[in-house]
Amino acid sequence: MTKILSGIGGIAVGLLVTFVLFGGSLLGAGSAEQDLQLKSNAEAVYVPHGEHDEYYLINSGGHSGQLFIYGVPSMRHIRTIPVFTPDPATGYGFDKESKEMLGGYTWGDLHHPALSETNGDYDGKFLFATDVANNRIAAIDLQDFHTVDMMKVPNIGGPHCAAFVTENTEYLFLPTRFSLPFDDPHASLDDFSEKYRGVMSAITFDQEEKKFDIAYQVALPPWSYDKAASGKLVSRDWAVLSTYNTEEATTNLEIKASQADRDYVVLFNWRNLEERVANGEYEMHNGERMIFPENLDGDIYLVPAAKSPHGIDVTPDGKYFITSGKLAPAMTVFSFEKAFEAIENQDFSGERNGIPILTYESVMEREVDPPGALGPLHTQFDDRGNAYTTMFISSEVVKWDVATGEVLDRHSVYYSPGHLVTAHGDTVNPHGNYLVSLNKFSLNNYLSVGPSHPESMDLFDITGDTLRHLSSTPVNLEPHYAQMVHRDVINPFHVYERDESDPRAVYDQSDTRIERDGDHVTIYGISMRSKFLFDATSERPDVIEVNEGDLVTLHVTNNDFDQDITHGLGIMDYNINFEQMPGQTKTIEFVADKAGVFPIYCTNFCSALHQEMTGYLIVNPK
Ligand code: CUK
Ligand code: CUA
Repeated sequence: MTKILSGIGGIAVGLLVTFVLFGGSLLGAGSAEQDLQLKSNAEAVYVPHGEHDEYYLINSGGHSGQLFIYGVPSMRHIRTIPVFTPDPATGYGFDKESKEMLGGYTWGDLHHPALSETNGDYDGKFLFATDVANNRIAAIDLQDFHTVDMMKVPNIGGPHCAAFVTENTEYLFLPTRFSLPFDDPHASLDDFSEKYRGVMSAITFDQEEKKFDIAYQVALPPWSYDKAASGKLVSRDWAVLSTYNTEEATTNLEIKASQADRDYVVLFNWRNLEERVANGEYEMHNGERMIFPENLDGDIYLVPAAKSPHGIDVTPDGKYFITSGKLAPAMTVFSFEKAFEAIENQDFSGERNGIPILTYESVMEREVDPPGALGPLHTQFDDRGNAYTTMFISSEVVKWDVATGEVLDRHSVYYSPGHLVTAHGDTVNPHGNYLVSLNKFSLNNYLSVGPSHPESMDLFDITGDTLRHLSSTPVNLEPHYAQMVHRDVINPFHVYERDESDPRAVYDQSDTRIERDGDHVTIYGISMRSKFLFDATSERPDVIEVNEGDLVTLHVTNNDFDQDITHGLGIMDYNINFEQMPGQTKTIEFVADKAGVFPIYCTNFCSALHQEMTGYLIVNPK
């Protein structure tokens, strides 16, 4: 129970208590862990009917552009949340607001979900994600698990990593996968080193207005930037990015970007950059405040890291950052404290594009090289000082002691894991009970569905000395990263409240109406069990009659203020369907460009008379 309480920790006092409890290992032998260890695998993952899973697993849907919500430990798929991709089931991308938000795109590539944080722990308010394919960033409100804002970020080429909020969600930093022409949009690849840049963005999110903004951007060298991580506690003002292709290759990257023995970690002090921006130390570039590292004297540094690092993660105490070079067998532990000292002593070995390079020896704490382990990618943590790293090539998770580098256990996964995630694993307060490995291949593990198989997730109990494999679950493509958050932190509401200030909303049947202004028809309608009302005074209140070529704006308010009573309005042959959740008002806009009689029906099963919940759209020919 203590663990659950600490999971909610959002206030300083709560955190302090948490630290004492976890640090003092009062909890180490607590009943929750023992309970889990005493259960058989089947018991450990069994959640009886009517009871809830303990954790939300928020899983990236990769190039499906969606998020998948799972429950842990049952690993039941609970819901798919459309973010960067239209979703006919809910009408996301069909109704006016979400259609405008998607900006015409029908796919996105979502790699890293990032929960908002307060005092370094998940606060359950918002979830962020980026679209690598189309340079967008999105916010999901965890009160209703719907996407509430989306912004297209200029000057960048593939924001890979959004799992990267600072301790109090001051910023999301977006590293960029591709460098792009900087001043001249048509700059030749021959001039890559001179005329291209890999721009990083500092994004803010106003939680009241639910709006993104770009605070500033940094014109980094023309490399590829991969994963990122925010500092914590002692390193809270700092952040780190992993890089590859510091060779600045423009073709055949599989060979040319892997030549140098070392790439770099970019280490920067965002608190100081913020101050510099406030002092006007930037240039406007293509509408954004742009910081040029070569003009800075401090605040951005390079740390040499093993060949083409992919993952980078910060330990819960904020003292270390760990990189894994996918082409090198070892994990490298770097010390923030040592880095600060090296900066102080100007322990530099040179510079790239005017950014000082700290010497490897001055920042490196230790290299951890588990014998035979290959392809280390990403690292997560428990509450007992242990790290867990995925090995893509040798298909395993390796457990090791951060303080000593000692390898404590390793367990196969099925197969080729990318990321892994532990409960509250990115926070200052990991829970140390469950670990999920997100695997790129399942091969023959599940019923065959043809040549391409689902990806897979392996669930582990990590409360003991060794990793215990509990279950394996297929998952749609493509889980890159996930975050696992305790259910007590998330507080969704169940019914939208009446919003009298919304001019579109209709809560009284007698207020339903169809208004015509020239060739623009506006309908103020209601959906309720078990009918549509577009004009209650009409002889046929569920019929909309317009003329061919009319612009139709259809507002519909769901007047069922009851949990889970959702209606969907579909119009045959008009490629229209959109849901209205309980109490919610939605708007769809279309041109009635086909004459004829088109059935309207409720698409979301809502009552015994759901099948009767119908109407007609009549479009009179010109
Ligand atoms: S990534 Cu896919 S396995 Cu986009 Cu964080 Cu490493
Ligand atoms: Cu309303 Cu089905």
